[in-house]
Amino acid sequence: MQIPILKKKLNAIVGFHNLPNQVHRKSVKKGFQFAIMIVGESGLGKSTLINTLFNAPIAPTRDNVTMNRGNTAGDQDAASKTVDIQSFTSDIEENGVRLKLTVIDTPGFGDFINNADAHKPILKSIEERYEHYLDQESRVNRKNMEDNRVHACIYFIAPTGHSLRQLDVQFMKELGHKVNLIPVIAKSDLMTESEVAAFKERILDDIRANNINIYTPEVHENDDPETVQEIKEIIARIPFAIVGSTQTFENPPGSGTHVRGRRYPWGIIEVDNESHCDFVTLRHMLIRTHMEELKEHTNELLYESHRAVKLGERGIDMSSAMNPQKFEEEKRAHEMKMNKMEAEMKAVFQQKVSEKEKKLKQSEEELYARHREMKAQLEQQRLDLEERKRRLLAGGAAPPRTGSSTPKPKGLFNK
Ligand SMILES: Nc1nc2c(ncn2[C@@H]2O[C@H](COP(=O)(O)OP(=O)(O)O)[C@@H](O)[C@H]2O)c(=O)[nH]1
Ligand SMILES: [Mg+2]
Repeated sequence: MQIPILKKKLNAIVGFHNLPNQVHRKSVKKGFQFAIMIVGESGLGKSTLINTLFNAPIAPTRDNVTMNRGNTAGDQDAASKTVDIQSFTSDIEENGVRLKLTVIDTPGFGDFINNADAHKPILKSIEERYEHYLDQESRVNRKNMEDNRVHACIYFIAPTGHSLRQLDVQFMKELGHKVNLIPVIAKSDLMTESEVAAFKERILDDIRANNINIYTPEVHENDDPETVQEIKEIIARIPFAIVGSTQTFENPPGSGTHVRGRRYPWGIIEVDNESHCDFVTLRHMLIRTHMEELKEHTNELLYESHRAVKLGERGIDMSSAMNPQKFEEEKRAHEMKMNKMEAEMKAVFQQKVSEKEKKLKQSEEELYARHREMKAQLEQQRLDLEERKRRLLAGGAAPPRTGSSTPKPKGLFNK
């Protein structure tokens, strides 16, 4: 997916300076992120609407490819066709309020051979954006989360005047559960006012009959009468009949006033004139009055149900990873590891004990040896003493002591 980022100051006031009134002021500092996806048959003016919203030639259309590149007819057709899902992001600032506005252009499904499959890449892209957000939510650090989810999906209905086609019914049904679906009548300048009114009725009948879930602004209890009136007027214009153009004309001629619109032999249809088409109402709802509600609705209802399903699936995955056989295997492996550790610890303990025992035995032996030695010495001393005693007794007198001065007793035999 190619994401060119455009930084620019808008020439005209778009209306998002009113955003701080919708939400708390703290978020003003952080800036706002909003993504609009444009879906519908090829050639209905989807890329033109993007350029009309931004008031700049951002998305290649049949017209601006011719103007900018001067291609031949064949090249022009190839270059203007949106073959991939392309997103255009613009960092815009109005009265100090920053908005990162992303518009996602999708390939028109009239271009495919099998149109039944054409919606698949679009639904996939919506899901991937939810998945990306879910992944961010699962991260440890959830600061600076990027919100690339589709907050509004503008669905282009061809200005046929008939009822909704089967292809539209199917696709709108699927989209209605995933995104804030906003149906619009493309190129409403090709129909008369009464034709548009009748077509709107028929579309709404089809939407009701087929249980298609479309986004409808809510009236809240605490809304002031002015707001309630505004919301009612928006609802009355659904599906929005739009006209896209970035071309300007002097209207009325010679007045010096330039308007965006499409010129016909009988006059000019103005894009920014609420009595000519519903473009301004749509833009106001998207950006000025209901951006926050669209975001809330996306986060609290649409994303939430996606999230519940996905977390459920992830839960099932986890329990299947813990299947009984695998669990048993892991348990056995763990037990073996524990047993091995225990054996090792026992061996070490045993070794330490036997070392200690050896040391003790050694010192015991030493003690015994010393004891024996001392005993032997004492025995020797005793024997010596015994010997002396015996000699003394045998001699009748004590054996002469060296240095003894005892005089010999005088008697008959020694003179
Ligand atoms: N009459 C009319 N023509 C339009 C309108 N918007 C776009 N076109 C023309 O329709 C052709 C296809 O437009 P483009 O934006 O490329 O259609 P996409 O294929 O849906 O992206 C171009 O020639 C546009 O000038 C519109 O509101 N009214
Ligand atoms: Mg296109």
